[in-house]
Amino acid sequence: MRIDVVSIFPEYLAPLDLSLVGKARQRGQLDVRVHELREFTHDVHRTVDDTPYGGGPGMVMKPQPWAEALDAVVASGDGGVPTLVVPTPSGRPFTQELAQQLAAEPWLAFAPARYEGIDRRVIEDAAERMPVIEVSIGDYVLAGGEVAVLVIVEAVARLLPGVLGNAESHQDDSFAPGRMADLLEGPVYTKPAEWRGREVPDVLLSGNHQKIARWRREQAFARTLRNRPDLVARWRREDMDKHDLKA
Ligand code: 6GU
Repeated sequence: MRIDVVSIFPEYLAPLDLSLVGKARQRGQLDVRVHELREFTHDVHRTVDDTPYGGGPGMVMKPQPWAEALDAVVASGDGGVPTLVVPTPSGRPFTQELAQQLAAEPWLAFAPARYEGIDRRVIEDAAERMPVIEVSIGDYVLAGGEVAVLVIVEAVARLLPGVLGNAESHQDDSFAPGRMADLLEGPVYTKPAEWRGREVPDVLLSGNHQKIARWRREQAFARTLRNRPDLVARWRREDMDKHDLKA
């Protein structure tokens, strides 16, 4: 997969060199290219923002640098176009399902904004040439979209074939669609069996895999009831029966 990111703070994307995403890049599974928006300005001050029409607080990102940056990204491809992801608190919610959809794309471009956002015409103009999706990572406001890019890229990258060591390790993630949908993962333990007077639950040492599976489901249900009652509201009777559990 290829990923382009255009930002006025390319340094903010430095974590993409690290850990899972960094390793995927080293292995050639991910081609990440970060571009500096100011390179696409033409004035001495390298201006990327201006005051909003209609008044109001803050500044709006000017259309010209964004348009030229996105044109350059498209021109650097092999004739195809990327899916443009625009992080914004007014976007549609980023979910595991959306991460899976994005992971199926060959090429993503990200346009994280600072200030009050990007001139609307940039999004409309881009949408005439490529798929555009505006995405929010949660109900809070960040100072800019760069951190949202890090979140989205990490969630997508770990779904790419061969990126996670164990191909099955995201099968029962919290929120993964399918068998364990709408259920949070329960607690996990490692050695030692006793630590600061606290013991690992006996059942996990029992070697009885059926009992262990059932205990884990119960823990997952209890945790979901406590932390995410909104998910419980989506539980279906058939799934409860399948898991042999009672709400
Ligand atoms: Cl994608 N961007 C910004 N600036 N704030 C956010 C967000 C995105 N998602 C939630 N808050």
